[in-house]
Amino acid sequence: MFKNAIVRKPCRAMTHGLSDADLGLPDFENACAQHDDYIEALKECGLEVTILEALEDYPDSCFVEDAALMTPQCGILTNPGAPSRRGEVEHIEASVRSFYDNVEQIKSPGLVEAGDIMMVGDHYYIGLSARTNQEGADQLIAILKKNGMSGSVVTMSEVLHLKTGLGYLEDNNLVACGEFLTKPEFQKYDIIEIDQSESYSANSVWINGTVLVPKGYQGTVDIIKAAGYKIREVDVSEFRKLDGGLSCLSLRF
Ligand code: CIR
Repeated sequence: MFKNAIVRKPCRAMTHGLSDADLGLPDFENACAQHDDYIEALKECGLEVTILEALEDYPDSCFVEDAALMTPQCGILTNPGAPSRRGEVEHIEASVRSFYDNVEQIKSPGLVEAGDIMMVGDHYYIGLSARTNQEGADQLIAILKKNGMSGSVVTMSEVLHLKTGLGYLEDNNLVACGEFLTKPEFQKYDIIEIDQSESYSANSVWINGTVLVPKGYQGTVDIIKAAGYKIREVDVSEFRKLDGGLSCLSLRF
C-alpha cells in the first residue's frame, strides 16, 4: 500500500516542454484543472499529497516521477538523460530528504529517469531507453542491492520510458502494450494486453486497489475492470501533448 505522493504544479513554460507527440501545444489553464483533478484522484486513493510549487525554469518539471525513485528502504535521486531536465533533481531533493534518512544518488556518466523504472515488490525493472543508460542502471542496481532490493535491465526501443508501455497492477497482473507483450522476463506475469489503438493507456497506475486510467480509453477500462479492479479515470490530455502520462505526474510511495 502507498501512503504518500509528491506532485509538482505545471508551469506556464510547459508549452516549451519536450515532445514528440505532435498533438499541439498544451493549454496551461486546462492543464492546471486536469492536475487538480489528478491530485483529487490520488487523495481518493488514500494518499497524503505533497504539492510542490511550479518551476518556471523547467518546462517538464510537473513530471516529477522522472527525478526520483522512492523505495520502501531509501530515496534515490536520479540523473535525467534529457539535459534540460537534469536540474529538476536538485529542486526535488529537499522533498525526498524529508521522507528518508537514507538518500542515494545516480551520478554521471550514469543516467536514469525513473519513468524507466517499474517496481514489482522488491524488484525493479529498469528500461534502457534514450534517457536511461547501462551505467545508470548499474549504479541503480548496486544501490538497490545495498539496500536489500534487486534490479534488472529491460531492453526497449519503441517508447519514451519503460512505463509508457507497461504498468504493474499488483497481484501478478501487468498491463502491457507493443514490444513489452513478448519480452521473456514478463511472461511469468498475467499480462493484460492493451490494444495498440489505446497504447497511451498502458500507462495506467495501481494505487491501493484502484487503477487510475487516462480518460478516453474505454477498451482499457473494460479489460482492467474485468480483471477485478476499481477504476478512476483521469483526464490528462494536456500532459499527453508532452508525452507525459498518469504515472509521470507523481511519486507514489
Ligand atoms: C519528457 O520528454 O521528458 C517529458 N515531456 C515527458 C516525461 C514523461 N515522463 C514519464 O514518462 N515518466
